[in-house]
Amino acid sequence: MSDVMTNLTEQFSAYSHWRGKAAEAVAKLRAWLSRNEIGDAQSDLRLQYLLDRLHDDKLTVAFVAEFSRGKSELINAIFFSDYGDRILPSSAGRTTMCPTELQWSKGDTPELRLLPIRTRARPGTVSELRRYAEEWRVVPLGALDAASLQAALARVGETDRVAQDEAASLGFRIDARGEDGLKPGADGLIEIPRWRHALIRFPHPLLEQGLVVLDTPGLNAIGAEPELTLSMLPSAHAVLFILAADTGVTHSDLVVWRDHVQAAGARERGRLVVLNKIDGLWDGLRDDARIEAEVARQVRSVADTLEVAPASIFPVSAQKGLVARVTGDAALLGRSRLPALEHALADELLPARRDIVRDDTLEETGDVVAGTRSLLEARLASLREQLQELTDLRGKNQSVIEYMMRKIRSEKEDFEQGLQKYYAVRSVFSELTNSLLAHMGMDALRDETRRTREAMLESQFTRGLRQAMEGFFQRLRDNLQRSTGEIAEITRMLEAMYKRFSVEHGLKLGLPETFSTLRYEREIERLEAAFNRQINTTLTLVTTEKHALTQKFFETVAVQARRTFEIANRDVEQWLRAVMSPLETQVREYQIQLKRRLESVKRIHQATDTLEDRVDELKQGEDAVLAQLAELAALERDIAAVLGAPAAAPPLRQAAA
Ligand SMILES: Nc1nc2c(ncn2[C@@H]2O[C@H](COP(=O)(O)OP(=O)(O)OP(=O)(O)O)[C@@H](O)[C@H]2O)c(=O)[nH]1
Ligand SMILES: [Mg+2]
Repeated sequence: MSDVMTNLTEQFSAYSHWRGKAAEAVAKLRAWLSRNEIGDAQSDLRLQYLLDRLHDDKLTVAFVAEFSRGKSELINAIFFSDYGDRILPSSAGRTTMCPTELQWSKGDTPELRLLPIRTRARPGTVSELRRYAEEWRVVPLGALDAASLQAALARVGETDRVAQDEAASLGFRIDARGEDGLKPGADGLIEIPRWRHALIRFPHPLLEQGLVVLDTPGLNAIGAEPELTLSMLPSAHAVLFILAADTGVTHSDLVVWRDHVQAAGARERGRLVVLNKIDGLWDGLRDDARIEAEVARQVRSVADTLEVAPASIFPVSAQKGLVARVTGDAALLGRSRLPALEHALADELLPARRDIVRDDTLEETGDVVAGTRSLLEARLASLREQLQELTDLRGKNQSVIEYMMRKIRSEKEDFEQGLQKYYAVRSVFSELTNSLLAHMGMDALRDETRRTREAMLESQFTRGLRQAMEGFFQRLRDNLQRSTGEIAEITRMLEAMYKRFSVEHGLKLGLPETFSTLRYEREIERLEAAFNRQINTTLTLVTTEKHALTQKFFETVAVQARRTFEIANRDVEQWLRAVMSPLETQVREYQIQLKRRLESVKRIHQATDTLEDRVDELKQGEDAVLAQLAELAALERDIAAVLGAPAAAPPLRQAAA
C-alpha cells in the first residue's frame, strides 16, 4: 500500500521538506547580509517576515457535509490511519457537534480546547476569542495513544438540553419536524451542542508539517455561525464536500452545498466532491461490473445535481479504506478507491501552494538582492572613480591637487542642493502618505463599522438593514478607490525623484515598485457577495430572530473586513518603506563616498599619506566589493535552485477535464 505517487502523506512531507530547504537558503542570505553589514533594517525585516511565513505555512483542508456522511471517518482514513484505530469519533447519528480543528505548531502543548456555545450570546467571533485563553475549556491530552485521544476527542460531541428560546437566541433553528432545524424533544427542550468550536492540538507528523484539518458538524448542529462560511471555509486551501451513496443528494445536502461550500467562494480550485460509503453496494450479489456501473451512474447523477464535472467527484469508502490501512490490506485499499481521492487532493493542494510560496520567496529575496546589488555597484563605481582620480594625480604638482579638491567640493555642493529638493519632496511625500493611510487606515474602518452598527440598531425594517450594509461596503470600496489615486501620485513623485538622482548624480536606481489595491477590493466584493447570500437565506428561513442574526452576520463581516484592511495597511506600509529605502540608502552611500574622496585628496595634499598607499588601499576595496558581488550572485543562484522551476503544465487528466 505504499504507492509513492498516490501517498498524500509522502507528498506532503516532500513539500514541507522543500519549504525547509527554501527557508535555509533565505536564512543564509540574511546572515550574509548582516555579517557583511550591507543589509539595511528594512530588508532584514522583510527577510525575517518571509522566514516566518516559510516556517509556519499552514495548509487547511476542510471537510463539509450533512451529519453522518462520514466526514470524521474520512479524516481518520486519510490522515490518521497510522494510529491503528479511529481517533476522531465516528458513529451513526450526530457525532461531531461543533467545528473541530486539528493542528500542531512547535512549542504547543497537547490539549483539547473547547469554546462554550454560550459565548455566542455575547459579541465576539471565534477568531477574536482565540486570543483569550480564559474563554476556552482546556483539556490536557496526557497520553497520545488512539484510545486516550478517542476518549478526549469524544467531547466534541457533547450536547446540552435547553429551552427553545435559549436555543433560538444562540442561533439555532427549531423545526417541529426536525427537517429545517433542531427538533424539540417530548419535554419541549432542544438538544444543542455544548461547544461552539474545538481546537485539538497534538503532535502528529502531518500536523507538524503545517497541515490543519477542519472537521465540521452537520447542518442543524452548526446553526448560525456565519464565520464558518464567511471566513473559515473561504480561507481553507481545500474543501471536501461529502455525500453518502446510500442517501444520495438530499435536500439538506443541497443546502449545505449551496450555503457552505458554494457560498464560501466561487473558487473551483481546491474543491472536491466525495461520494462516500460505496461499500454499501458490495452486497455480495452484484458482480464487480454491476457495482462499477452503479457507481458510475451515481457519479453522473450527483454531477448533474450539483452542476459539476463528473471528474471532480470521487467515489470512495472511507470506512473500508481505514480498515485496509489498519490491517495492511492492499486489495481492500484499492477497492476503497481512497488513493485516487488522495492523489487528487494532493494535486489540488500542493502544486498551487508551492507556486505561491515560490513566487513569494523569489519576489522578496529578489527585491532585497537587487537593492543590495545596486548598492554594491554604486560603491564599486565610486571606488573606481576615486582610483581614477588618484592615478591621474600621479606626478602632478600641488596646484593640480588643489584643483581636484575644488572640483570635489563643488560636486558635494551640487549634491547637497539636490538633497534640499529631496527633503522638500519628502515632506510632500509624507503628507500624501498620511492621507493614504487615513483612507486605508484602521481608524476609517472603525468609524464606518460604528456608523453602520448604529444605523442597523436604529432601523426597524429589513430595508433599513440592507441599506446600512450596502452603504458600509460602498464606503469601504470608496476608501480603497481614493487610495488608488494617492498611490498613483506617490509613484509619479518617486519616479521623478529616482530619475533626477540617477541622471544628475549617477545613482543606480531603477523604477520604483508599483502597488495596487485590487486585491483588497476583490476581497471586499467577495465578502459582500457572501454576506448577501447568507442574509437571503436567513431572511427567508428565520423571521423572528432576523434582526439579531443580521447583526451577528455584520459583526463577522466587520472582523473579516478588518482583517483585509489590516493586511492592506501592512502591505502599503511595507511598500512605502520599500520604495523609499533604496533612495535613502543610496543617498547616504553617495554622501559617504563624496566625503571619502575629499578626505583622501586632502590627505595627499597635506602629504600625510603617500599616493601609492592610498591607491593600494582603494584597489583592495575594489577587490572586496567584487568578491561580495560574486557571493551575492551565488546566494541568489542557491535560492533559485532550491525553489526549482515553476510547476510544469498540468497533467493530461486535468487538461482534458
Ligand atoms: N458503510 C460505510 N459506513 C461509513 C463509511 N464512512 C462512515 N461510515 C459510517 O457512517 C456513520 C457516520 O460517520 P461519521 O464519520 O461519524 O460521519 P460525520 O459526517 O462525521 O457525521 P457527524 O459528525 O455526525 O456530522 C458512522 O457509523 C460510520 O461508521 C463508509 O465508507 N462506509
Ligand atoms: Mg463527525
